Order: sequence, then C-alpha cells, then structure tokens
Amino acid sequence: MSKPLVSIIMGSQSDLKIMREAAEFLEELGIAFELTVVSAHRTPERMVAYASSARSRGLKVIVAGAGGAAHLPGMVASFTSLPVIGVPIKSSNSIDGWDSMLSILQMPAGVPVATVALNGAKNAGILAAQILGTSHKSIAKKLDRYKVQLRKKVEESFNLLEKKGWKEIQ
Ligand code: RP5
Repeated sequence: MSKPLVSIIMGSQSDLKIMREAAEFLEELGIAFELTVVSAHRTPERMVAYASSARSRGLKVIVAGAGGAAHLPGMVASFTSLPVIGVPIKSSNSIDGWDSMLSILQMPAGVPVATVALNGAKNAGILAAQILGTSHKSIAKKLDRYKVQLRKKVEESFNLLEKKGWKEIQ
C-alpha cells in the first residue's frame, strides 16, 4: 500500500456516515488516504500532534469534517500550512447545520479553510484529488475522465427527456 497523500479526519465516529463519501471517492480514484477520528474538544493534544506532523508524514491535503461547534478544520489549519478542506456536518448537536457551516466558513484572514457545502464530503474528496492533480498527472487524467462521465450522464438524461417527453419520465 502506498503512503497516504490525503488525510480524512472527523470530530467523532458519528461523522463517518457523511465522511465516508470522501473516502469512497478517493478509493475509486486509487488515491491513498488515511482516515481517523481527531476531536478538537475531546482530544486537543492529539489534534495538535496530528496537524503539526501531517506535512512531515507526507500528507498533502487534509479533509476535516465536524458538526455543531465545529472547530476541528479551523484549528487544524492553524497548526499546518497544508491545504485544509472543511466539511460542515449536520450532527446530533447541530441546531440546523448553519452552526457547523459558519464555524468552519468564517475563518479569520491568514488561516483559510476551503469549506464545502453542508454534508458535502464527496466534493471534499473531489477537491482533495484536484489539489493533488496539480502535481500528479495520473490523478488529473482520472479527474478528467470523471468529468466526462458527469457530462455524459446529463447528456443521457436530456436526450431521454427530450425523446420521451416529461410525462413519461419520473
Ligand atoms: C462534533 O460533535 C463532532 O464532529 C460531531 O459532529 C458532533 C457530535 O459528536 P458525538 O456526540 O456524536 O460524538 O465535535
């Protein structure tokens, strides 16, 4: 198994139901990643050690998901200059998801977190791959193929719709 290039971390195991979509995309593209739980509030020392050592361990990008008072992505970004992609999660301690969203999005100047949509772990995985694609030709090629698939799917859909008419399609 090759060395992980992407880190997928989350504040709690309860976030895995969302975060697994990032893992699934990276697996589909054959990109090596590690996945674990790092809690900003419950294991702060682990979070500091994890974020501070991420670059020297060979990681290139960190995908961090959390819900509620979602401090993990921002705090991890404060301990590393690797790109951090934040995934706001609507979790059991969220009011409506906006709490997670704003906790991750509204970072002060100097400490950016690239924030995806609420529960947008798949896009976080794609964005992580795109960041790697800037320096790995084989990953860029796979992403290009993925985009072609997306286009073809929509083409199939409008062709069918236009051919059969909207009343025949669910
Ligand atoms: C956050 O609190 C976690 O990221 C999770 O989304 C939320 C709830 O955690 P559990 O109480 O389910 O462990 O820190």
